[in-house]
Amino acid sequence: MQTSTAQTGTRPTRTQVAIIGAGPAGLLLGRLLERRGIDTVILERRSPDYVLSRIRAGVIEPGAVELLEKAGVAERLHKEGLIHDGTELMFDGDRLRIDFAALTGRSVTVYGQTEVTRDLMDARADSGAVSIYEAEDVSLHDFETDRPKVRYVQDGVTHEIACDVIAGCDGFHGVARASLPDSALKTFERVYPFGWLGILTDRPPVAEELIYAHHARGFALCSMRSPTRSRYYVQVASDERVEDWSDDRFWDELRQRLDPETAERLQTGPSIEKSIAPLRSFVAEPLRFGRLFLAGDAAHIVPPTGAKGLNLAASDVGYLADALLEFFLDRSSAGLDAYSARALARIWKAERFSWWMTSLLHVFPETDTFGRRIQRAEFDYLAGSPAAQRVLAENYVGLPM
Ligand code: RFL
Ligand code: PHB
Repeated sequence: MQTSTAQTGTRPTRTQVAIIGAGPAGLLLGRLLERRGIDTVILERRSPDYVLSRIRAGVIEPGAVELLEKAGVAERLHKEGLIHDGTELMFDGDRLRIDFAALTGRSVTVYGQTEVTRDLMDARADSGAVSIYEAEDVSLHDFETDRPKVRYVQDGVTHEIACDVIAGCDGFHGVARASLPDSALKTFERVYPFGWLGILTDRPPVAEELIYAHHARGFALCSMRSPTRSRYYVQVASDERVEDWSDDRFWDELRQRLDPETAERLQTGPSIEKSIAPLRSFVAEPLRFGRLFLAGDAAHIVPPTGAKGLNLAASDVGYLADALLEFFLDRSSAGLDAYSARALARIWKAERFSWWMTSLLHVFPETDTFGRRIQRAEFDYLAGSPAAQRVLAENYVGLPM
């Protein structure tokens, strides 16, 4: 992999858009702007290898694929990505297939976030656009004026970049949202009392499509990265530690949460990655403060059950790139003025869907027998109602941009 850092050549002292964070949101925004001649600098706290080592999303909506095409980085995705026309839901071993293609005419692509990130990093390196990795103590200044600046430290030296606009694409724990005064933001949050323990293994997936399973022992998900690499998750309590989960314990638990036929077919192997992700719903409003704009996980979090996080990051930066192009090329602020409301309208619908999928499929510690019967009734209703299936399918493949 190639990366471009400011350690070679001159360090920039000015750019049009300073982008904080080299996750999918920051890299895609940079690419959409750079292709139209807008100068950007990306500041990333971690190394490229570290960014690429985080195993996260796997399902890409057709709308996000279109944005990656627009960014000129979808060639490998089309070659290696797996087209999924449907997914399977399971409730206490009973199975229901949701046929996206028949219900919506659309499909999703299974292609790892790591690969999307790698494709974007490579394209950026080829273009010569500047990315400064391992930038420490990034700080944002004067974004309430039209002359914002960002500062960062590298090798003990502080550097400053003047810019027209700052894009905060630095994830949930980033510095951009944290730079805003409390009074500037309204936040909405739900923390779920469980997390997902995930395993990556070089074994063929247990089924051709994803399986989302509700079981009395907790939720389980069978996913994949390729025909030879699988990704599995089980719901665990929030205080579980990954050290306490041997591979054998994980496989035993997963098998118990699947129907006997699927459990029998499961090919287990050594884990090549194992981690626990907490589950949270979160939205900060608005997404703009002067010349600072928030996008992706910096502005909102969804529980992964609906496979929406990366896709929302992509739609945010799709809107933001259009608004910035209007600003720089047409000298109009109308798009920037509309950005927050436009993005939030889509974000809240994805928040709703992700919350709903999470509520249906997980075991909530406080849920009584009434609550479980309601979950079962919801599953049975879905099974019997093409209309309900269509609602699920059109949200899963992604609402229109
Ligand atoms: P990221 O990917 O967190 O990138 C932010 C970047 O900012 C850097 N950074 C800083 N840089 C400079 N200075 C600072 N002070 C900084 N602080 C942070 C970080 O190092 C990082 O490189 O946010 P972005 O770009 O908004 O992208 C969001 C997605 O990563 C996220 O929403 C998805 O991974 C969520 N997600 C899924 N989304 C989907 O659309 N489909 C899925 O199937 C899916 N599955 C998942 C998921 C997330 C998961 N976890 C681990 C939370 C499955 C899991 C298990
Ligand atoms: C994944 O493959 O990592 C994955 C797939 C679907 C989800 C969440 C994660 O809903």
